[in-house]
Amino acid sequence: RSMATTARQSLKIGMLPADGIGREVLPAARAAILALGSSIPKTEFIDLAAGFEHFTRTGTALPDETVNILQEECDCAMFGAVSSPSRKVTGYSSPIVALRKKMDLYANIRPVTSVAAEPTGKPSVDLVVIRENTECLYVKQETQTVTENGKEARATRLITERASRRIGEMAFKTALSRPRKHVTIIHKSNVLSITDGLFRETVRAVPTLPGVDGRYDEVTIAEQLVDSAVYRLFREPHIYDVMVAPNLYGDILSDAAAALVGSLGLVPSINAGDSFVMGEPVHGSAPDIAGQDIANPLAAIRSAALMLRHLGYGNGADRIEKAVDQVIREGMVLTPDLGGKSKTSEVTQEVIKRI
Ligand code: GGG
Repeated sequence: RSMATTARQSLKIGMLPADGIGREVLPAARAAILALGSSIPKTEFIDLAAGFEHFTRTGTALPDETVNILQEECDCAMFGAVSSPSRKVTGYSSPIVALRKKMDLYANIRPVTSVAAEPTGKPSVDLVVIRENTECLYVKQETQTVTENGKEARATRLITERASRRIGEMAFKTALSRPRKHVTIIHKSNVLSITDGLFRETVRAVPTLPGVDGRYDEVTIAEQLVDSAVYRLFREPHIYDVMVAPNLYGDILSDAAAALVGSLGLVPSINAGDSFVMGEPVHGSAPDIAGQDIANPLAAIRSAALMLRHLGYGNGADRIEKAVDQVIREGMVLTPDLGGKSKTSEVTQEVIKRI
C-alpha cells in the first residue's frame, strides 16, 4: 500500500490498546485525531485485540485476525502498551515485538524534545532516536541448559547488513529533514566487534551507497560507544540530533532521554515500515497507575500526530503538536508525572480544546 495521501478517500486506523494504561491513553489519541475534523480524510477506527491480558483470557497475545485486519484493511495503526511478564510463560510471546516483525515495521522513530518552560528545569533536548526494530537480541532466540556448574542461558543477537542498511537510510533521511543534520551511530564495537561492528560499518557506508548520489553530503556523522553515549546524553544532551542504534540500545537510550524532558509520558514514537506505520507511546503499561485516570495521555496523542505526519498529513500533525505544547507550556492542567493533579481525561480535553 502506498503511503501517498492523494489516493486516500478515508483513513482506517487499527486501534490496539493492549494492556494497562494503554487502554486509557489510546482513547485520548483517538479523540485528538477526531478533533481534526475534515482536515484529514474521513476516519474509521477498528478496535483490535492484543496483549498479555488478552492472552490470559484466550491463550493468544496477538490473534491472527488482528494481523490480518491490519494487513488487509488498515492504512495505519495505534498501539498502546503491553505488560509482558518478566518470567517465561509457556505459549506467550510479546505481541508488540511480534507485530513489529510481522508488519515489517523496521524503524522505531522516537523524537525526544523539551518544550520551552516545561516544568523540568533540565537542559534543552531536541533529538530523535532511530531504533532498529526487528532484530538484535529481540529475535528472542533464548535457550537454557543445565551443566555440571548449574544453569546456563544463551541468547542469539542477530545483526544483518540489510536491516542495518535500511535503519541507516532512515537515520540519514531523518537527519536531512532536521536543521542540524547530524547522525550519531551508537554501538559497542570495541567489545562486540562482529555484530556491532557490522552495524557501525553498514550505517557509516550509507552515504556511499550506489544511487545516493551525494544526497547526504550535508549530513555530518559521529559515532559513540553506547555507554559513553548515555553519559554524554545526561551531561550534554544538546550534542545529539539523530541517534541511530540497534534494537536494545535504542530501547534503553530513548527511555533515558525521556528522563531529560520530564516524563516518559511525553515521549511518542512511530513504528515505520515501507508501507505501514503504527504510532505507539514509548511508555509501558504502568500497572501501578492503571485504572486511575491519571496516566499522561500526551505521549499517545503525540504518537498520533507523528503517525499522521508520516502518512503525509503534516497540517493535522502540526495542529495536534501545537496544542500539546501549549498545554505543557501553560502548566495548569497536567497529570501527576509532571507534577500536576489533573486526570487523563482532563488533560485530553485541554488538548482537544486547543486543536
Ligand atoms: N508502548 C511501549 C510498551 O508497551 N513498552 C513496554 C514494552 O516494550 N514491553 C515489551 C513487552 O511487554 O512485550
